[in-house]
Amino acid sequence: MTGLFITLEGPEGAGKSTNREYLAERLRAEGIEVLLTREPGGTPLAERIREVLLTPGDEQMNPDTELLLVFAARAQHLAEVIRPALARGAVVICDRFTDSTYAYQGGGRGLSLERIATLETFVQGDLRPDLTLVFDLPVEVGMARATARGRLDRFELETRVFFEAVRSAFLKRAEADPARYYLLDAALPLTQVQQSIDALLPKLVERVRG
Ligand code: T5A
Repeated sequence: MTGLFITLEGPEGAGKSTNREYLAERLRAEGIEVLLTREPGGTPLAERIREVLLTPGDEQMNPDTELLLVFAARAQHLAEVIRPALARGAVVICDRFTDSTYAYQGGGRGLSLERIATLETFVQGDLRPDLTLVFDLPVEVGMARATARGRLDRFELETRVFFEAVRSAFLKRAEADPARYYLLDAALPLTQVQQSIDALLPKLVERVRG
């Protein structure tokens, strides 16, 4: 039995955390086993790597160090949590995954996409998400939401140019593969965003039940 791997992507403040709970509840109401997780993180060790990645510090992190840390956390997360859950047939909903690496380390930091693709295959083999929801919204709206929440993490301290590059990278990936990506307008009121998620449910449930 193989489960279904769903990832939620998009810039800061787009509503990924809010809507991952919503999607999980809707699937659980159908009697489906759902595992909710996030990246970077998802296991105690990977959460420690997350702390390193998100905490601002005096020493500037080299972009290659950042890239390798993201994939180190992912290797742990896949081995300990994601692959076992998929193997027992669960739906895994992961808040951010490798599309974030392409968007932040590729788009934002300007690292080579080929190098990211090499690490993706090294760490994941042929595992890719079955479905990726991309929550898109203008950079200023996302930043206003993130700022309203309080202290900013190391990424949230980045410039507007960085976040514009992140946003375009997500949009480019979504446009290139419409079969896998589902684009949502995350600037709309939450009830409307959730109506778009509801529209996906019948097909998702059908896919899980085979
Ligand atoms: N990263 C991650 C990399 O650089 N490379 C990688 O490979 C990976 C995996 C992780 C950071 O790590 C980087 C990217 C990130 O910078 P994070 O905390 O997991 O950080 O991600 P964030 O995007 O920073 O999380 P946020 O909590 O800021 O964003 P969410 O989860 O998208 O937004 P959410 O749901 O918390 O909502 C934010 C606020 O907006 C409100 C919510 O109530 C909340 O207050 N909101 C809405 N308000 C109005 N209308 C709507 N439609 C709303 N939806 C939500």
